[in-house]
Amino acid sequence: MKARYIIKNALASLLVIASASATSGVISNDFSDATGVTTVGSAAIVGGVGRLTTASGFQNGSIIFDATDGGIPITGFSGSFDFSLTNANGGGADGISFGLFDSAVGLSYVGNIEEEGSTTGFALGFDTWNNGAFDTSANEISLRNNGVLIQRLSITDSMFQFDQGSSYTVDLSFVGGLLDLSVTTGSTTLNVFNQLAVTGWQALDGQFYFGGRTGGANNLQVIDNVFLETQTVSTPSIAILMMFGAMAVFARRFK
Ligand SMILES: [Ca+2]
Ligand SMILES: [Ca+2]
Ligand SMILES: [Ca+2]
Repeated sequence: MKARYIIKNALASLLVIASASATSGVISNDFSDATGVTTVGSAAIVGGVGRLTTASGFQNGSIIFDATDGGIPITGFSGSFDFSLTNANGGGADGISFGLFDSAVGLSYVGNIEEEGSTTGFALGFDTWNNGAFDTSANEISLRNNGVLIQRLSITDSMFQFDQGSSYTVDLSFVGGLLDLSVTTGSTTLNVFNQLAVTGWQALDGQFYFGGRTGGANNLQVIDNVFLETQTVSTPSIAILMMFGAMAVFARRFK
């Protein structure tokens, strides 16, 4: 066999390997202590939960998780978390967000409103007050990528009025730019997104976060039992890509 033929075939198979994703970082946090997170504003790790806001007016809080993948871009993630918005005053408000923001930029919120989610990366909002400009109802889920609105769903089901004190579990899978998301309370599950394309998504060196806000109306807003597993372009694949570069140079010498 000629050297060029061998190299050509080796390169083809290496490219296939390099394009595969690998499961990487894991967050598994029941907030028994404050390990692995940074709290901002009204947020605190208290009583075994992640509290975003107290049931009082004009609170702003964030919980930011330590980086999971050491700077390697995250291509997708899956997992679950619990949330509850209890102790409603004035009907309850304003809601919470979850997402993955760009670590290089830092965490900031669309309109400086926590429940709308981050201005960078992937952002889900669980919004419980109709503020007009950012809302179509007083109970809705929004999805943004890099601050651009992809979906905003008003939810009328009485079991899923998020600020009325029930506990909810969110299950999500975001793989290959497609999002599956459901919310469960008790034994009832609401399928929210099914293989929804998150337009514009690109792999991101990011960190997971939750945000929450109250206005005059308010809730005690807490999260718990956060489990997330990331997918990245695997570290071995990066080494293989570097080998690919070296072999390409080598192959050119045989021309
Ligand atoms: Ca807990
Ligand atoms: Ca709102
Ligand atoms: Ca909203």
